[in-house]
Amino acid sequence: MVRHPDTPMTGGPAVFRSRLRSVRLTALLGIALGVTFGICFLTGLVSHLVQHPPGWFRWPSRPVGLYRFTQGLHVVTGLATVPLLGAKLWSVYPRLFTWPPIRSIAHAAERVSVAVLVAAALFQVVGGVLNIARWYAPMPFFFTAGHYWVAWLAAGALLVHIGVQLPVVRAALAGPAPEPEPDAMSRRRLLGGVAAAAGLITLTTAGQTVRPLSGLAVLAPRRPDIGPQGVPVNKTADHAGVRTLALSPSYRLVVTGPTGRTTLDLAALQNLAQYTAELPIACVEGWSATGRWSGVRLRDLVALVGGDPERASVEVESLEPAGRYRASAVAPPHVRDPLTLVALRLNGEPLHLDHGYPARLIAPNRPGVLQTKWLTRIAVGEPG
Ligand SMILES: Nc1nc2c(c(=O)[nH]1)N[C@H]1C(S)=C(S)[C@@H](COP(=O)(O)O)O[C@H]1N2
Ligand SMILES: [Mo]
Repeated sequence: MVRHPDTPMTGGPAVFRSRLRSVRLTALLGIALGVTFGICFLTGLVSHLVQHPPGWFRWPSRPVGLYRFTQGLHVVTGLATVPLLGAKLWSVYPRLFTWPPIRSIAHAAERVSVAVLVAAALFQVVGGVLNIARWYAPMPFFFTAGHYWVAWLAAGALLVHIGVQLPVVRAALAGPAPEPEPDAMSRRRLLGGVAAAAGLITLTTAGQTVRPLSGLAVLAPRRPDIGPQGVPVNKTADHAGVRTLALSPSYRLVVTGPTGRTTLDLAALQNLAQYTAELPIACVEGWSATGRWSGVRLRDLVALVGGDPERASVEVESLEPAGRYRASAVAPPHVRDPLTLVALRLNGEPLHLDHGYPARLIAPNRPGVLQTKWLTRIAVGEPG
């Protein structure tokens, strides 16, 4: 049996002598974690770029459900990481107590990189779970920014770790399967248990975005079918402080552009050509739900104030007086897409107040945070 050189074979506390631990077990868990972490990192990076696009970044408006898929995958792989990371830490924690604690500069550097990796991985997984549970109290910082920067820290530490451990993993997995040993069965059972736990978590949470699994989504923070008009609500009108303004007869949507400005009340919006699009709300938290939205094409409003519907970019603004998601930018691919609507109706009814009444943005392949509700201003920019 291969044991890691650091694992105390004798003299250590009896609790460390579980014969379930082996380098092979740790290596297999490490490979599984590398896969879930890698997918989670890349899909997270996509989500960050879509929300904070640098100049070189172009995000298309099709396929309609691409972001729904990448962000669903981000949350699913992040959740599957929980049991894998737990088992992996259990399989190696005796090494924390190796003696002497530092053997060489290289050994010290490796231990520091592992410490960074463990801390960063726990921060990501715990923070991510708290975020989808919408429990922000334990996180006295802006979650999204912390989650993004620590992801890079974790990815860097992981690369170092893989570089250092690759030969060990190769040796542990090379050649024929290890000799059957007295406890081989129970070790296989342990791996099976970890895989089953990861599978169960996936199965009971993926329903928040994979509609056919919604009946099984008992562990998901959201169900895609519970909420007014059959769609979940992220922030309510009362929470956003917009109830009075949104219900007021003096509500207006102001559209400004190269040739001037137009002020539209709800009746005027309803008198423009109406279109219907079936589009998902795909929240960064990993839940998503499809709705049938009707309203005015954004490109038609752009044309109304002299903008070029093919090339313009747009800034939309909410009645919400403050808050991170009160405004958003719409880039040309989404402005020109005929499916991008200023929606007035959802699933055959006037928009529910909590879904953005009187008017909200809904665009294909766009994160939920950018589907601005309670619109009051649309500013059409010159083509850049
Ligand atoms: N003005 C405003 N619009 C907003 C938000 C907000 O907080 N304020 N939240 C966004 C988020 S995070 C999501 S996921 C969607 C959810 O839309 P829904 O509540 O209609 O499902 O609205 C988006 N639009
Ligand atoms: Mo969201």
